Amino acid sequence: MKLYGDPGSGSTRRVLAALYHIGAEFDFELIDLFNGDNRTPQFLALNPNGMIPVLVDGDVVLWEASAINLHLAEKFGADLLPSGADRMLTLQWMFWAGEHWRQGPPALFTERIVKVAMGLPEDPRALADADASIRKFATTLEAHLKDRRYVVGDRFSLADIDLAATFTHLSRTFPPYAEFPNVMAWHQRLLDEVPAWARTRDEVEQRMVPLMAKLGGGK
Ligand SMILES: N[C@@H](CCC(=O)N[C@@H](CS)C(=O)NCC(=O)O)C(=O)O
Repeated sequence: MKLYGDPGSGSTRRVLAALYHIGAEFDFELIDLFNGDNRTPQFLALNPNGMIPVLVDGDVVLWEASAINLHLAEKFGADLLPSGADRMLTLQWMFWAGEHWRQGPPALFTERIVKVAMGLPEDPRALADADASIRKFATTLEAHLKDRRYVVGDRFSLADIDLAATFTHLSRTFPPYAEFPNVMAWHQRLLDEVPAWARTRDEVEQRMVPLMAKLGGGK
């Protein structure tokens, strides 16, 4: 089994967190987006979108981190995908994460990291739209997490992974999460209680800190 990605990518991180949590063995190939590795004919044959992550598991070639994680959870019988009604709630939050929750943060990444690195000015309108989207959906998550330790049931699941991924570049992109104390407390709980989540946070920083120094992006 081989994962193609970049430890600094929030989408790759979702799969790495699942793999570490499961304890699965895998090979890893770095696809450096800043080097154009995602645009080679070989990589485009795996994912015509030119995006990471991609998992190759025998004859199975999968892109989209959520699909990869569902494959891993089923293959290894992992506790990351609950059974019964909680299974559908897990999928509900995973779909919500992709459709709504993760819409704003990539725009902040573009404005505050990519454009700065390219020497382009920030677009205040794009930043305001991203913040408005984040606040709108964080209000939903904030209420949901009021009396809960994890997003679904009483343990870490793929829903937590898909939602918490937006914290990956918190110190570089500044989403307005501090206004949502239950969301902040939940994310801290993941770091404190889920070794795989803390490990991927450390790997993100090891990758991003020198990269930012080189590219000049982030603040
Ligand atoms: N919906 C995809 C998103 C993947 C994605 O946005 N990957 C980014 C890195 S985090 C990427 O490969 N960007 C390169 C590009 O857009 O050209 C998933 O969940 O896997």
